[in-house]
Amino acid sequence: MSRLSVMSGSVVILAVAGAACGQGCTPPLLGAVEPADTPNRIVVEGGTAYAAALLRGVVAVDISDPMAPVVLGGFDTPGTAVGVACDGTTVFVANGSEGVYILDASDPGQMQLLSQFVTSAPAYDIKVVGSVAYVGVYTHGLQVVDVGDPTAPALLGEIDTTGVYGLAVGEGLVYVADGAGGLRVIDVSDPTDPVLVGSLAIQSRAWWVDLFGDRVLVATDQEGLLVVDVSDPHAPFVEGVYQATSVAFAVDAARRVALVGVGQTLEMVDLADPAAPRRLGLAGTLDESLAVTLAGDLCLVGVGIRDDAMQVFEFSGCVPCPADFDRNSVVDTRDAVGFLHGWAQGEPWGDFDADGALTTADVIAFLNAWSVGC
Ligand SMILES: [Ca+2]
Ligand SMILES: [Ca+2]
Repeated sequence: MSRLSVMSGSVVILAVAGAACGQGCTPPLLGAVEPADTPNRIVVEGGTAYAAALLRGVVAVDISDPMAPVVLGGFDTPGTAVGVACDGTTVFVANGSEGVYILDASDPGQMQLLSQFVTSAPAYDIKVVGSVAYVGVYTHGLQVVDVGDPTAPALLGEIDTTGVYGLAVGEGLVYVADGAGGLRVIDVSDPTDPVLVGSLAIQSRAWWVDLFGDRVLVATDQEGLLVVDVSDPHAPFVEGVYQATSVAFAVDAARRVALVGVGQTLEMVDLADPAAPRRLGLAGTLDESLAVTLAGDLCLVGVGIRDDAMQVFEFSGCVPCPADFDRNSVVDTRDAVGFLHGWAQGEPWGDFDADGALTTADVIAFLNAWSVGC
């Protein structure tokens, strides 16, 4: 079933916080809001969530009080808003056959059109890094667009692939969930000349992709959620599989967990052993999960088919005790060795204090937690 066949829905926010609660933990639902159509994708900037809400365009939701999210306003784009990105006060909408709309969201309740960019085929997903937007253009592939001046976007380069549904941006590389084309790895170090450098064929379809250190996770139709090693971008390979059919998930790389929308449940998955992902817990959602986004301790879920909503959960309480690095329920020297090895390798979970930098402060923070135990 195509994501686009779902024409109604809602966004749900889920957050997990606190100490370990082991197997079967249920991330609590904090609040929900109805943005009038299905939140197909969600991004968060500060205390504001922006939902690509299909026929309603993009909708801004104040989540500063996650117990009581409030719709601030929307911008009703022509066509169907399927993807959204945000950079500061600028919002980028992948708007299906209407291309990309760029909006000024200085006042999220009164978004203003800055410009639009015509794409060569329907725009399904968009990510923005610095002054460059990466646009997943369904049947055409990837378009790289200069958005340094958001009033005058300009095409830099493009590459044709099978059928883009989602994309994730790493260091000089874009990972594409390419539908029947599986996973594509595209070198964008020269944005005027994107080059396909690696592929992973799958039997069904790839719907969504997200980064996890030097791995990516790929949601597929029939083969589950794949943990793919992309340390050699020319030769990606499947390292682990979580058996779930999903079109929406998000990864907290620092805490080594993924939140996965599986039908009408939100499943929390432990990635501590990437070769053997396992379920930590789950929560029910109002309807089918179409969008999953993490923001701090919160998880926002866009749901819809019959009922549209954005639900807000808290997930941090279901993250296992961080001192038990290998998550075997015993805190010992192997945990310290495991953490220090990852920190030295520059792994995302080495940022123990979650300040965005790998420093000796992270080692001190980990050893303090380790000495306390679980
Ligand atoms: Ca342990
Ligand atoms: Ca740090």
